[in-house]
Amino acid sequence: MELVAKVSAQTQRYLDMEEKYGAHNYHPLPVVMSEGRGVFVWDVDGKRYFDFLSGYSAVNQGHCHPKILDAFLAQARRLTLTSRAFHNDVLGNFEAYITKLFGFDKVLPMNTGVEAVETALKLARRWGYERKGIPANMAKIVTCTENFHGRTTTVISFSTDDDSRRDFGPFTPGFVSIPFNDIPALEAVLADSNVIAFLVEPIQGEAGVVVPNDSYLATAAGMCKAANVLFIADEIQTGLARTGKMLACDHENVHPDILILGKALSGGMMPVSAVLADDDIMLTIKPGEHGSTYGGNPLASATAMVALQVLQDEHMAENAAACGKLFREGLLALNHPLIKVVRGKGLFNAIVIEHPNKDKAWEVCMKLKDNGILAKPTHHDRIRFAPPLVITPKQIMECVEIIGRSLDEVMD
Ligand code: IF1
Repeated sequence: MELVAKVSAQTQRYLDMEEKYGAHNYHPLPVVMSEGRGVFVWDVDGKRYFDFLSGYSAVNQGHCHPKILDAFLAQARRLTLTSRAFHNDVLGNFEAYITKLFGFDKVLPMNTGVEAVETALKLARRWGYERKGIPANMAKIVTCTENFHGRTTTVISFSTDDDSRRDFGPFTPGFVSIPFNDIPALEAVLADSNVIAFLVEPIQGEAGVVVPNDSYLATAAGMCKAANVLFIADEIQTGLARTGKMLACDHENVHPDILILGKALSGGMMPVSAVLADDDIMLTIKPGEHGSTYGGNPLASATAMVALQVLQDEHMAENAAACGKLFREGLLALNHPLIKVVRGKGLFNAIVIEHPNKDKAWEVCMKLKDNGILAKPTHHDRIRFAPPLVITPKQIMECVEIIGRSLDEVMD
C-alpha cells in the first residue's frame, strides 16, 4: 500500500519546508503545484494534472482565466485598496452588477467565505430583534448536522464535526441543529417562535456532496416563509455555476432571503465573498456596526465583476450540467467494485469507496495523482470530483478512463 509517496528531491524540499515552518493544520497530498491554466495544473517537476478539486471550487472559471487575470492586473495597477472610510470608483459598479444579477436590493461585500457566513448570521440576528421582535439575546438559528460553513469560533459552534470543535470551546450559543434533508425535523423546530433563520448548504460539500431530495429546498424555503423565518443559503461552494445552474437554489426556483457567495466570486484571484439580501434585512445594519478593511476593495470589486461575467459568457453552468451528467454516467458505467456510490449535481460530484481498509480513498487519490488527476479524499471513504467548469466532454471521458484505471491499480 502506497501511503508514503515517492517524490522528487525537489518536491521533497518543498514538503520539508512546509513541514518545518508551517503550522500543521492541513494534510495535503504530496504534490507541489507551480503553474495553472484552465483545467490543468503543473507541479514543480513539470508533470501535468487535471485539477479535480479546483481550489475547493474557487477556480470554477479555470486557473488563471485570461479575462479575469486581465481585469485583476489592470485594476491592481490603478488602485487596490481604499478602505471603506472613503469611496472608490469600482465598488458601486460591482454592487449594481451583482445585485441585478441575483435579484436582491443590496450586497454586503466581505473577503473569505466564513466572514460572509458570520455577516449573514449577524444580519439575521439583527433582523430577528428589530423586525421580528425577538426578546434580547433569545434568537435561535437552525443549522444542519454535518454542515460546513467555515472555521471561526462562532461558525464551529454549530459544527457537528469533532475535529473542527475539540478543545476550541466555549462556543457561541443560539444555534439549533437538525438533520439535513429532513423536513419533519425542520417543521418541529420552526414551532419555536424564537427561531429567526435556517442556514443551509443546498448540497452539503464537506459531508461528501450530499444532494437532498428534489423538493427539499423549495419545501424548506416555503416553510420558513410561512413561519417568518429567514432562509439563508450558503452557496459559497454550490454557487456560481458549479452544480449546473448559476445557483444550486435555482434548480428549485428558490430565492433565499439571504444569499452567501464566496470562492469562485473572484475566480481564484483573491478572497472575495458577498452577502445579498433585500433592504428590509440589509438596512438593519447601520454605519459602524459591521465591516472589514478589505471588504469591497476596488481590486476585489473589479475582479468579481469579470469573474461573474465570464461564467455567463462562457456558458459554464450549461457546460457543468452537460459534463456532470456525462461524468456520472461514465463512472457508473465503470461498474467498479470499489465504487459504492456515485452522486452529485453538475460538476459537483463524489464517489464513496467501498473497502475494509479505511485508507483506501487516500490510496486511490495517490494513484490518481500518479496518473494525472488531483482529487482529495474526505471522511476516509469519499472522494470529491469538482474540476474547473471549462473542462470539455472529451476531457471528461479521458478522466473517467484514468479514474477506472487507477481504481483497478489499487485493487488488492
Ligand atoms: C478549507 C470542506 C470544501 C464552504 C461553505 C463556507 C466556507 C466553505 C459551504 C468557508 C469552505 C472549504 C474550506 C477549505 C475546505 C473546504 C471544503 F471540505 F471543508 F468542505 F470546499 F469542500 N461555506 N469550504 O464550503 O469559506 O472561509 O474557507 O473562504 O481548507 O478549510 P472560507
